[in-house]
Amino acid sequence: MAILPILCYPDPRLHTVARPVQAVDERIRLLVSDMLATMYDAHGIGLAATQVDVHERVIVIDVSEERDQPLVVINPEIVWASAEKVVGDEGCLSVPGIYDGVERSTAVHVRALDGEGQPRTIEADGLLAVCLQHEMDHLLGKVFVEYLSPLKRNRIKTKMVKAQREARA
Ligand code: K1U
Ligand code: ZN
Repeated sequence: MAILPILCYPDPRLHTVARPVQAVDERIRLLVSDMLATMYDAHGIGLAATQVDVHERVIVIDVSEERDQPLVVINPEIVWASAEKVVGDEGCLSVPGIYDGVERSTAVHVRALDGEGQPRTIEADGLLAVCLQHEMDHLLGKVFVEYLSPLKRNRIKTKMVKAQREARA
């Protein structure tokens, strides 16, 4: 198990579109195990493979209070999304320290493979529904700040670039 480096916005690699996983084999199982360790280490509730510079459709999530209910989501597709939407504050491990409101469907049904390669349908609402939509955006190369106004986004970009420059110095 390894803790993987997480790409930070505005790294252009965060805009890569991930390809489907061809087979849930040993390589993918190791990636999943490393992603779970990385997500727990960073105190996140989700992580997409894109964020660790692997451009395949793999997500891990744990929205449980006890941090003991890992969810592995491979090749996810939204098969239903509620018309009802809600604006909620989101954060992102790739945009540390930034939280802002994003409008999402309140509930989604997601068809995916689990960590064993078995097909599953996840019926999600609440934080799980929001997290699934946030992580699936990552697989499409989209970071949540892209829902914000150009003014806010540019301010965040400037702040992130400055923080990364200072961290290197
Ligand atoms: O994708 C990521 O970087 C993980 C991200 C997931 C997420 C959080 C909040 C709303 C949607 C998606 C995080 O885990 S950010 C850090 C965090 O633990 C958190 C932030 C806000 C609410 C709950 C948790
Ligand atoms: Zn994120």
